[in-house]
Amino acid sequence: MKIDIVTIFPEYFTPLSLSLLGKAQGDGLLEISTHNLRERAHGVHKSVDDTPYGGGAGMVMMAEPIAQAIDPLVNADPELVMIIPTPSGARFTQERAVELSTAEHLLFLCGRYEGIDARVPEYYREVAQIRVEELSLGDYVLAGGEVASLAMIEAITRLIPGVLGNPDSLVEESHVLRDVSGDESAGETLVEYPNYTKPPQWRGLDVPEVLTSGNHGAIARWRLEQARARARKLT
Ligand code: JFT
Repeated sequence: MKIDIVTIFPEYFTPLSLSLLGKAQGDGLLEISTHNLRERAHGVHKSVDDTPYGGGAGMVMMAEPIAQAIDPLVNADPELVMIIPTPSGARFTQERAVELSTAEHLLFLCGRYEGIDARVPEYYREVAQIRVEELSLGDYVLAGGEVASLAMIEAITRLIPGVLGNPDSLVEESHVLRDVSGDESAGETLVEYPNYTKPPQWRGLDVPEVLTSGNHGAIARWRLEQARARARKLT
């Protein structure tokens, strides 16, 4: 998978070369490039923002510096999927992550200030005929698109075969137990069961006996019961 990131703060994305994703890039499974929007801006101040038409507080990201950064990427690959984090977008869910994990090429456009000139998504969707997804990480307010992009990139790329160490842990994890065919829990939304590791007794707290019983059927039933109880508590 190729990932391009357009931002005025490329430093936000340095953690992507750490651990899992750093190795995936070394292995050629993933190629991540950041593009500094500021370098595309003109004038002595290299402005990327201006005051909003209609008035109001704050500044808005101008369309043209963004287009200068994006056009070469879109022209090189008209099949790329553009993702624009925005507080007014559709919710980014695990289902979205799964669907986007099979894309060949993603472009994340990160804005700041009060947001991006609305003609940017309109132009790339309607005129350039690119798939544009405006997505929100969740119902809380961030200062810009960078942290949202970072979270989405991690959620998406860990699903690429070979990026995660152990593919078995994918079917077991929270929010993904749904629709596992042949599983007793198929169709249910569950959350992760509690995990324990050594030592068996820690500060007076014991590991549940069933987990050390060696009875795999009993362990599976106990975990499903725990996951259901946790799911009930959430709703
Ligand atoms: C916030 C954001 C997401 C997501 C993109 C851009 C500017 C600041 C802002 C804050 C409140 C209202 C603009 C962004 C997000 C989220 C994404 C931008 N801001 N208007 N905040 N919270 N869950 N995704 Cl561009």
